[in-house]
Amino acid sequence: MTTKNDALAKWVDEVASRTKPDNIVWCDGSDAEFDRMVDQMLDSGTLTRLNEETNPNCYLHRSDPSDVARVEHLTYVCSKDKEDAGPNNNWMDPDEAHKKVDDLFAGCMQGRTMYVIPYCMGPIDSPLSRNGVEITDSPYVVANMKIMARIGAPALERIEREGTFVKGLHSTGDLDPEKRFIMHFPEELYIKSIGSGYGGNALLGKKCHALRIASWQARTEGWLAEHMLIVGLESPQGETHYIACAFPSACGKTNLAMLIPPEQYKGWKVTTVGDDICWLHLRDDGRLWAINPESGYFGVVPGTNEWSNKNAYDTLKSDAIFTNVGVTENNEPWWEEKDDGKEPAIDWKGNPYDAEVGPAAHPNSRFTVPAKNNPVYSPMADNPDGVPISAVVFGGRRKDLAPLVYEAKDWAHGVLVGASCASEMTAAAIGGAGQIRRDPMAMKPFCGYNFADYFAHWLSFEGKSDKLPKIFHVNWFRRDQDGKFLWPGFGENMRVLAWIVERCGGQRDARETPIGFLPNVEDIDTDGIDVSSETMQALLSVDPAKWEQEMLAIGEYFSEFGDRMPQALLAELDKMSSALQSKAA
Ligand code: SAT
Ligand code: MN
Repeated sequence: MTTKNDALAKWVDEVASRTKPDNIVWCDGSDAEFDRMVDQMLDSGTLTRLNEETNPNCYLHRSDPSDVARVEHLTYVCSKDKEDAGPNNNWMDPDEAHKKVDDLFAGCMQGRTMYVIPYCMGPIDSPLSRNGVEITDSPYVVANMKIMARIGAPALERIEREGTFVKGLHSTGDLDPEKRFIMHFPEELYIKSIGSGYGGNALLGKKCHALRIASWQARTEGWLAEHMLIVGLESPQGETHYIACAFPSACGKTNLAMLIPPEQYKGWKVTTVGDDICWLHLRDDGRLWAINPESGYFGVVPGTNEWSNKNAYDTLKSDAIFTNVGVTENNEPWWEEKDDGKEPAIDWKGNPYDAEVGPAAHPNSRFTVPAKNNPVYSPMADNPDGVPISAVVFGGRRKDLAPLVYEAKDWAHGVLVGASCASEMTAAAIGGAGQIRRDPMAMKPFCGYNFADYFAHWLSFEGKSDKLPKIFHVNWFRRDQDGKFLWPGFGENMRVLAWIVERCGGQRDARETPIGFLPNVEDIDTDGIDVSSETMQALLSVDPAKWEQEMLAIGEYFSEFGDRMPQALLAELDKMSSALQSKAA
């Protein structure tokens, strides 16, 4: 196979002459090809087969122990002008960056096969989708890309028809952390990644293309590429609302995407359109329509069990590639809090498990699995038109301050709510427990351009339609004085989502406060859960003095972006501060 697209053929030649592979394979995306990759990796020891009876068609990959996560400090946006990357990104001059990595790519595929993977982010027949081609020397990447994106012949056909694609060059190199770089050249629609095989660093369709490069493209073309899950909520009356939600890591994104409603809400149907990334386009009808550019999930394994997230648990029973989990005596995958009554025998590094040494599964161990395995997969995920979004929901982990839920007053205020998102770091993260990290729209590591311009782009939608989604903020993590969580979370979050949907349908009134609209205490249904009306009051309380402090902290954060900050957003901040002051006075 080769291609009718000259630019692609030329690029493949160029890369081959630099990297010097033994041979070149154009991926067709077939199941047979996937099986060939798997067989080859089983032979080389890159994969091992897991217990066929308990976990049919599942495999385990053990990565290099130094290569288990994204590397934000080695990830660069190499725009021509440093200011375009902004203080929210590492920046390197594009010429310097090309030179630096091209030297590392020289001869790096000797003795290896070079795979050319044409792919399409989004349904293959959707005008909202975008093309890419990843060149890699890793069969693990080929197999995982097959799960995560629409790859192969249909994607190549699309590229040949449309002529445009994002270029992604990847090599695992020698996995030396000193020679690891993830470079983005947004003006050239080019990604170069070397030295890592980990998901976000190596499956270039995901964060590199669908967020960093796509966010840049989206700004030029007038749409939004966001770090959001997309979920469908069908009411007992048969009305479906789709909502898009952005949360920093460790805030329960996968749980929300696959939420199982509690007993009292059995009449509701929850379906997953996407678990991580959302591309939003304003259409002629004035609504924002969303597609999930991916076709698979790349999720954190530990903590997933029958009770915390039965849908996720069932999703990964078959057809999953596990990376860095432990295994039991009879070769079943095992991880912390799997809670299946079994014991790990071997840890993620391949050593006999010893609790003294560390966990069986790496805390960032992952699964890759086709989205269609999800018992609540929404067929709308394949709809070329996408789904219309009724509400955008931002969230974070805040032990006090942010109430359980509030609604922004209008679009511009909602942009402020998103831009000022922050989350407490968990004890495991560098910086220590309780520290607040600003993570606007949960895009801190993923926005491919200056956040100030990004906020301005969000604001630019305001006058374009009167049917934009309502914007909300949720906080499942508020605690009492003793540090106990006030809200049960997990499936019970459905109670909050129901309020959000009812607000979208105009079926509920709300209480206006300086921070936005809050539910009346009795409007969040607590039937069947142990949440007293006092607790509900606490969950929905707004402390003006604390919020004034927060406004100062947000202002300070925004000042990092200097003159580029949109005045309209600063004006929103002033408006909110004044409202709080008059409340406190
Ligand atoms: O590797 S991903 O970026 O896709 C997931 C993560 O590390 O957050
Ligand atoms: Mn993510």
